[in-house]
Amino acid sequence: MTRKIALLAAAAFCMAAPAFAASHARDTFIKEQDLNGDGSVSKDEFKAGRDKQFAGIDANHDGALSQDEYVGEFTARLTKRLAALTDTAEKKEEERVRQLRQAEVRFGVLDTDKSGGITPAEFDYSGWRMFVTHDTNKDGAVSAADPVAEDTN
Ligand SMILES: [Ca+2]
Ligand SMILES: [Ca+2]
Ligand SMILES: [Ca+2]
Repeated sequence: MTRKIALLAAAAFCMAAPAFAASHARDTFIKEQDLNGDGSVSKDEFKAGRDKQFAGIDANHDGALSQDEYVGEFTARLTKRLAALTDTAEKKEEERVRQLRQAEVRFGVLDTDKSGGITPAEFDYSGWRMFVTHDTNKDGAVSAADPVAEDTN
């Protein structure tokens, strides 16, 4: 019963609350993709990281990411990330439900030809779009030097 209430609360939360601040999104991106730890994500670094990530998600090695593989890998990372937060258990659960729903939606978006699997080309396409979004000063690397448009109001 409490679980049902939590889900309903999460649905309401989902509509009312904005996602993390945009600078948080950029900093998370850098944290996850900066392989050599210099605080900046180069294109080569990003490509290497994404290739590795794809291979890591493709659990059955068939060259495509199924929804189970994609959401499963995301869930594992999400669980770790939430465990590190100091929020209440209830808040974490809300965030978990919200993010999992987003991951499912994202899978549908990434699978552009709706084949039920994300190909390397589809994965790359979404990756570079994300890279370009964060590289706001267009110097070919994502770093703290890239102004976050949404933060300036
Ligand atoms: Ca780097
Ligand atoms: Ca697969
Ligand atoms: Ca940049």
